[in-house]
Amino acid sequence: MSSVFDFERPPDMAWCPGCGNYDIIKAVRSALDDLNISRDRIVMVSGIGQAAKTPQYVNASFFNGLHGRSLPAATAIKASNPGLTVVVESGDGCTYGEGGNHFLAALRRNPDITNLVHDNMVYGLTKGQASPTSRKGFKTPVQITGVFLEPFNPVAVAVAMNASFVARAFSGDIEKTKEIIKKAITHRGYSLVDILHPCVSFNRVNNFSWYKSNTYYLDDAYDPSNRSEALKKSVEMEKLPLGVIYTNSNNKTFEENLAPYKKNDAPLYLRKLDAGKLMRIIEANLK
Ligand SMILES: Cc1ncc(C[n+]2csc(CCOP(=O)(O)OP(=O)(O)O)c2C)c(N)n1
Ligand code: SF4
Ligand SMILES: [Mg+2]
Repeated sequence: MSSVFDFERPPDMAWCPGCGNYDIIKAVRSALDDLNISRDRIVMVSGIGQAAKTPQYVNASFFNGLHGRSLPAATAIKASNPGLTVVVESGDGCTYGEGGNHFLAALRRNPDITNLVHDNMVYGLTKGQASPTSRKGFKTPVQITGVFLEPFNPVAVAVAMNASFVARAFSGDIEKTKEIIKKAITHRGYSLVDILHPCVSFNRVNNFSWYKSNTYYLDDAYDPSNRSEALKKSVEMEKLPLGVIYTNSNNKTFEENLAPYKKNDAPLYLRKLDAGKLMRIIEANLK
């Protein structure tokens, strides 16, 4: 299926055959096609890892930053030009491990960005160490007797912090993942989509069939605006619920809370830098 976001000369994709990232990128491109967002209005942002390569394979603008540091960069990009659609793509390690503090800050700040976390429950790029979402007992060359910590539950943390939009998807269902991504992008505020996907090389436990038998879709009667129901769903660990788990449209976005935007002024990137004012602020802070 061709997409506006394909390159004329497709880049070499450095993912193993059978990796779930191929399905996620199909869902992302197709969601962007359906939403008819012009290529020059999209910025994809990532950190480091296998998942973090995704923006390089989507024909739009991208910013590839440091490991764990995609969210502050994305927050700043959106703040300086609120007219852009900003999509962050990184892995479970990058987002919840090295970038864990930024994840918590994004939940509180509520920038109007979409955060697609490719969650394979392992550090893929560095060849198979445990990540924050690895399940108890998962053995790796480092965790030789198995992980003894409880897995980090990003969905429960996000609902507990009254996040704006919280969803979980599975890469094996491209159409359903696409629909969830579309809802996340069109939602105003910070939208988290934790996308479960197999790493065929370094996680032989949580493979395609494991995800199939350990997940289920929320039905149409489920109301994601009901926070106590969402809290109950978010802590289900035996079988992981898939779909939009929680939405809260009551909070202002980070950009709306910024002083320069209170008067409907032009976006920051269009304003002239007042070097004198900047120097006065710096000097005042040096005193
Ligand atoms: C500050 C820092 N710490 C550690 C690394 C090494 N490193 C690169 S990618 C990675 C893990 C990636 O795992 P994840 O984010 O889950 O992505 P995946 O490769 O599984 O898609 C690590 C530890 C680094 N590049 N920078
Ligand atoms: S190591 Fe795992 S996550 Fe990385 S490309 Fe291969 S299958 Fe995908
Ligand atoms: Mg990972």
